Amino acid sequence: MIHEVLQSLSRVFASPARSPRMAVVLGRLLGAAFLVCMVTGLYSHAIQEPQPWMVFPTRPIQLYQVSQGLHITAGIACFPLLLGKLYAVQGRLFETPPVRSFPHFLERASITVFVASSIVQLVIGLLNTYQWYQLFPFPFRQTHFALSFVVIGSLAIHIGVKLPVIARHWSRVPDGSRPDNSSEPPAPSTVSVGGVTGRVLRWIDASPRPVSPGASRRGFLAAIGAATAALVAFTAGQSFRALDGLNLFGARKQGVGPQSLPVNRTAAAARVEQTALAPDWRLTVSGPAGTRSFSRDELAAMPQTEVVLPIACVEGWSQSATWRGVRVRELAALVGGGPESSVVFQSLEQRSSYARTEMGPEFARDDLSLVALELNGETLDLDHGYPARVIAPARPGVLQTKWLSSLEVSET
Ligand SMILES: Nc1nc2c(c(=O)[nH]1)N[C@H]1C(S)=C(S)[C@@H](COP(=O)(O)O)O[C@H]1N2
Ligand SMILES: [Mo]
Repeated sequence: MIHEVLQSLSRVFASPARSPRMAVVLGRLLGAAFLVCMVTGLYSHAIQEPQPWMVFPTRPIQLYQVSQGLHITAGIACFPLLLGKLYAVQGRLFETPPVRSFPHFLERASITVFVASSIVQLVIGLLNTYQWYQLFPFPFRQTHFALSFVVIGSLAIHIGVKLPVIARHWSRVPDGSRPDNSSEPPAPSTVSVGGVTGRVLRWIDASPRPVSPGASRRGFLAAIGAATAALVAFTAGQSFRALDGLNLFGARKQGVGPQSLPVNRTAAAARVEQTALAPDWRLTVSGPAGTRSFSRDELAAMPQTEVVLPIACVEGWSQSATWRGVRVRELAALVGGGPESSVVFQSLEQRSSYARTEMGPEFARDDLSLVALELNGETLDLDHGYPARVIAPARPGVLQTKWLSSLEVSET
């Protein structure tokens, strides 16, 4: 009975869109999107948790912005692609017998791990772009990073196992001329199933079929393609300025917030309102040649540099702005720093993983790396890091520390 129901189900789900060719076409797109996510994700992880030997490019200044924009956009595109792919292979879920051999068991186990881990990966990634990480009881970044190896590992096994099918259906071949494949399960035969279930199944199964399977297949692909393109077009504006007008669902809008720039964490949320506005605020700068401290007026009296740099949040939104302030390199030089110095920045904010940032020599000596005092022609808004904040090229937003209290210069 169970056997018959399964067979009937697989027949119900056998539509032209559910072909190996469709699975391969969608799988390729999905594979490409996963690859983009993996490469950009590893870069983002490395720059946030650098190993001592790592050196990062500081140009183009939009490097992190583009990389993270691609990460989030490709991740969003995975939703319709993955749903389409699952639809295309759905019949296999009910294939009989469920396990035919040990290799077949491995294949099914790896695909189960892959589907489950990639759904979790995509969902927590999306939730994170909306800052809904309070919803899950584990640290986002570490979990997302660890899970990526499960996703990529099980994907590699899946691709390896499916290589024959992938090769056979890689390019479009007229169905008649496709060589028979004995490793694929035979097409389910018509079966009679008794009882209510059977009648329901037969009723669904009897629904009219499209006359031309080719057209339906193309229609299905077009629908998935349109869904993907629409989703990308309506969210990518959070990362790519040209698409801002279309940004309907993206987590952030461009130009919204004090001084036309979005705020990620406000001064109130960071509990720095009092310390940041205190009249006796000073920036402590220490290094090989000793320690000095500067009031905001003293910093403003030093040579000022103006730069145009983006804030590129790991959560996907990014926006360019004009910043003015003192070069990190020039401040470091006052306490004995040189071109090989790295700098540790400390915020007034307490107990936050964003309160302390390390900057390697390649960024610390860069002409565009500033302790910024002004944003878009005005004194830095309190929510953007008044009295002083870090801004540097090709770095993620999380490392652009706001409400600075000190700089520690050390030789590496
Ligand atoms: N001290 C401190 N600095 C911080 C943060 C923070 O929470 N605390 N958030 C960071 C993040 S995640 C981003 S994206 C940028 C955003 O800067 P903005 O709020 O001025 O746009 O600030 C960064 N600097
Ligand atoms: Mo961020």
